[in-house]
Amino acid sequence: MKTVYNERHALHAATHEFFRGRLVPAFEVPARADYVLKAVQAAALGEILMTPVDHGLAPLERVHAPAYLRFVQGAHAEWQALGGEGDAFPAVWPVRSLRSDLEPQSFAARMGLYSMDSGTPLTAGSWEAAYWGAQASLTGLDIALGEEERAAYVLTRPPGHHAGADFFGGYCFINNAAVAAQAARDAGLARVAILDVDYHHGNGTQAIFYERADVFYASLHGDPRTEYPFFLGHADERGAGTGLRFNANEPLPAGSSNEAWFAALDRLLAQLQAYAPELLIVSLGVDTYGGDPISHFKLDRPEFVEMGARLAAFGAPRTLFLQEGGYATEAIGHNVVAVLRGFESR
Ligand code: OKP
Ligand code: ZN
Repeated sequence: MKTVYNERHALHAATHEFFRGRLVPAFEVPARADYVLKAVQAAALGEILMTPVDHGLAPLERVHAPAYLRFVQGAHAEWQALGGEGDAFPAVWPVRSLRSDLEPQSFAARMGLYSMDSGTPLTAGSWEAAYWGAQASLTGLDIALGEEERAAYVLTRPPGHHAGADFFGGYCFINNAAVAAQAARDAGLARVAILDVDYHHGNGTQAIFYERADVFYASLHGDPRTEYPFFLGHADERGAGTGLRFNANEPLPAGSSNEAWFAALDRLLAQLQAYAPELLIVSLGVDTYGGDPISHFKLDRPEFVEMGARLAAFGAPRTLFLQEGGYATEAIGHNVVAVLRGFESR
C-alpha cells in the first residue's frame, strides 16, 4: 500500500498544553509522525510519497467556513501582534445564551468563537501543517480512487476528526476525513462511509455530515460521559433529517475489553455493509492501544492486525486510511503498520 506523508507536519510543534490548570508537555508532538514514518519505511509497505499534490483551498472550503479558514491562517500572527507569548490559547467561549452568529472584532473573542477547548495550542506553523495535511489526504484519495491502487494510507498530523465546519479543538484544525469524503462525493461517488476507530469520538466529522445521507459516519470510542470530547458521541445520535439512520455511535466504557471492542466494530461494519459504500475512509487513531497515555482501551499488536483483517474482509471497493490519534509515541508506528499489514494480508 502506498503512503502519502505530510512532510510539513512538524511546522505544528506545540511544546505544552493545558491540563488540570497547568501547562504540561504536549502529547500531540512531531515525533509521533517521525516514528510512524520509520515504521512504515522499515515494513516496506510500498512507495512513500513525500510531497503531497496541492489541490488548493477550494476542497477545504467545501467543508469549512471560509471565514474560519482565514482566521486559523492568520491567528498566530494576530496573537503575536497583541504581544501574545508562545502558542495561542482561547480563554472565552460563546456558550448557551451568548451569540455566535456575529464575528467579534476582538482577537480573544474570535479565538473563542472558532474553538471548542483550551487544550489545542495554535502555533506559528499550525495552519501550514494542517493545510498540507488536508492536501496529503486529497492526494491519498486520488491514489485510492485511481486505476493502480484500491487503498492508500495518509501519514499526517495534527489529526482532524474533532475539527468542525467552523471550529478547532482536540488537537485538530482541518477535518481531513471530511475534506476527503466531500472531495470523493464531488468526484462523483454516490455513497461514502467514514469509520472512526480512534479512542475519541470524532465530533467534528459527525456534525459536518449529521443531516446527510451521502456520507455515513460510524464511530466506536470511549463513552463521552467520561471521555473527551464529552458533549457528543452518544448511542442515540442517529442522524437528523435526510441524514437520519446514517450516523452510528458505539460508546464503550473506559477500560472495555478487546472482545467488547471487536463486537462493537462488527455491529458498525454490519450497518455499513447494508449501506454499501463506494469508498471507506478509516479515521485511524491508534490511541486504543493499551499503552496509550491519555486513553483507556486495551488493544495491542495482534488486535491491530485483526482490525486490519476485518476492514479488508469488509470488502469496500476503495479504502483510505487517514492518521488520527495515538500518543504512545514510540509504539504508534508499529501499531499503524500492524493495521495496514492485517489489511493487506487478506
Ligand atoms: C485527539 B484525538 C489530555 C487532554 C485530552 C484532548 C484529547 C484530544 C484527542 N491531557 N485533550 O482524538 O486523538
Ligand atoms: Zn483520539
